[in-house]
Amino acid sequence: MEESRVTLHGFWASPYVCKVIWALKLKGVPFEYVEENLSDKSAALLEYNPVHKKVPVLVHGGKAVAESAVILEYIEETWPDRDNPLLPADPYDRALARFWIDFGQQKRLTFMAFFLSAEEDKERTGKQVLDTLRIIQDEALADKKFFSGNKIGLVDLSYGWLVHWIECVQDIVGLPIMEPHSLQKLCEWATNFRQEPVIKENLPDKMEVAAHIRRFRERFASKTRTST
Ligand SMILES: N[C@@H](CCC(=O)N[C@@H](CS)C(=O)NCC(=O)O)C(=O)O
Repeated sequence: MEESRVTLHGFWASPYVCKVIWALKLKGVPFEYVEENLSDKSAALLEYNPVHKKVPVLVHGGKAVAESAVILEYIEETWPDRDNPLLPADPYDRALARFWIDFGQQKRLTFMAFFLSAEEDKERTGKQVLDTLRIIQDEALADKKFFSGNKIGLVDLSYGWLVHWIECVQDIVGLPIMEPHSLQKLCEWATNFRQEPVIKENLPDKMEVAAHIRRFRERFASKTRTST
């Protein structure tokens, strides 16, 4: 096994996978990409991630790292690249960055509840999403261009699903939330983020993401109907 060989097992529509691709590209780390069929996972994926059996999995010199947040930290530590650090140098600022990455992960179910909400629940779950996004905007982003300042960092990559994915979700659920009139700074951040060449060149097609998300939601709804 070549010591430095890097392989990423992923799935094209996954925001967890995209953030790893963005980090590797921002660092200029060459890698091989293996697209997984999530309904028929490869033996390699099951061997590399026997606990969660999910993508992304990064394999570096034959050793596997799973969980996107862990992978991003691994990338930063393995290729610290002074020109393009993805975490701040100051330990306190690093702690703050990790706090906001963790906050987004803790709120995952809030966003999932909105995404999967039935018609009668969408206002309630949508309000919870709006309140969460306001906290992210006011406390984490504040007046900065990116979460980490003038350059994209790990916090920006972690919230990258606010570009595309949340827009598709709110269209499908039928309740706009991330809108310039309610979340102006966060919308400006999304525009800046999307315009960065590495992000722009490595975003999946929005219409295809929307179609994928719609199918996922319909499958969930029909499973719920048959189990009740
Ligand atoms: N906590 C994980 C979540 C990854 C995840 O949910 N991956 C999905 C694709 S978006 C997956 O592999 N799903 C396959 C399955 O659940 O069987 C991370 O951050 O990496």
